[in-house]
Amino acid sequence: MAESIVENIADKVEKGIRLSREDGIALMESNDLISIGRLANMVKERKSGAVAYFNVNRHINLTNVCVSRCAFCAFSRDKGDADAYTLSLDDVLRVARAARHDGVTEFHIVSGLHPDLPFSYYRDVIAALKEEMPDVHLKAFTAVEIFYFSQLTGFGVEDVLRELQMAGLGSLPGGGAEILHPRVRQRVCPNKASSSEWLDVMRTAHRLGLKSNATMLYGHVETSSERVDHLLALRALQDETGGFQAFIPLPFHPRNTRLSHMRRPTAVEKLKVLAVSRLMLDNVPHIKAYWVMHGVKVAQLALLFGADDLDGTVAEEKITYSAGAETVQSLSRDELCDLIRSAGRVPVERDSLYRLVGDVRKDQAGVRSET
Ligand code: V47
Repeated sequence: MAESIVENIADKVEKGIRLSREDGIALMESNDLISIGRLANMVKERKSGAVAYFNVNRHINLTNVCVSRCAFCAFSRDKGDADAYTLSLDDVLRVARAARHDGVTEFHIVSGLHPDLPFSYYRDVIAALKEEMPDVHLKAFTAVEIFYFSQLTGFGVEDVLRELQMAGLGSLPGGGAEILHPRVRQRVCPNKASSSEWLDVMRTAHRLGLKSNATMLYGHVETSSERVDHLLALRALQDETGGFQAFIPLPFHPRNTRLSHMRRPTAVEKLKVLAVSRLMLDNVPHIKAYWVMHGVKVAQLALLFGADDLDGTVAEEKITYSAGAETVQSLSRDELCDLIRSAGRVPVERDSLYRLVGDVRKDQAGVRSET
């Protein structure tokens, strides 16, 4: 980054002035990771002090059968493939009951776009989990899935969301956003919700009182300016609704995908995208370094480059592992706390809405819930 640009952007960040599209592109294209990280860390500490959040969650992927077959996805299968699967309601309850013993506070449920499963299947999964475990938060169905349910049923997005909300849906995960840009979507995911459809689902969800997250899957065919436009689209919607809780950059894992010739983002790229996200998304409270995709070591470093959340214990996530992730399948509460402490941060277990969980332990004393 040329000296004058560093100084200009640093000056804006110090004064709390919103960064422009040009600033974002200059940051994305800069190699001055340390300066960018220092600025992002300043913003992070303004927002959440020394705290780093985690939660105790369990991922459940209901089916890998998907009509969308995105170029970056190693998880999806066609119906009839030997390794295609769909969980029954009993299977889901069995997995959920097992996780209960670990003090789980959230189920993160995302799946393929199955050609035949009726909408009632998804509603019944939510209703059954809620009935048996009313205190566990259900963060389920990406905006892409919600849009698909609307096409499947012929009901509007609002009606689909209301019905799931009545069954016990607590919030929406941030997946399916990929890069919110028509050129990129046409190349990597032409068979699912468009950028504006993804944003419209989120707008509707927020209006109904459902919080959500937002992701960005980067490191494939997108340019720096397309990344920045993605962040700006989220920032604009957040100005309107305030419904995004966390932003989660997702570095591309190419193995077993149709883009397997591409290389994975390096550690420097991962930290830079995290830091630039923190700087551009001035109105989003939390930046998550999802350790499954970043790897544990980079996720820990990310706590010094603008991230304030490591996500959760996770357990048996299938999407990243299908695409060649090499991290462990799960981290314990103690392991997460250890990683956070040794980065000089204060570990705080949160629920899905960023409220403190359980007894306020010594570590958490003095920390208040933000939302
Ligand atoms: O929607 C798919 C992406 C997402 C690959 O909201 C890939 O709290 C990298 O959204 N390489 C699923 N990424 C993960 C996700 C998520 C994770 C953690 C927390 C939250 C949250 C959301 O992963 C998909 C897609 O965008 N993805 N394939 C791949 N090969």
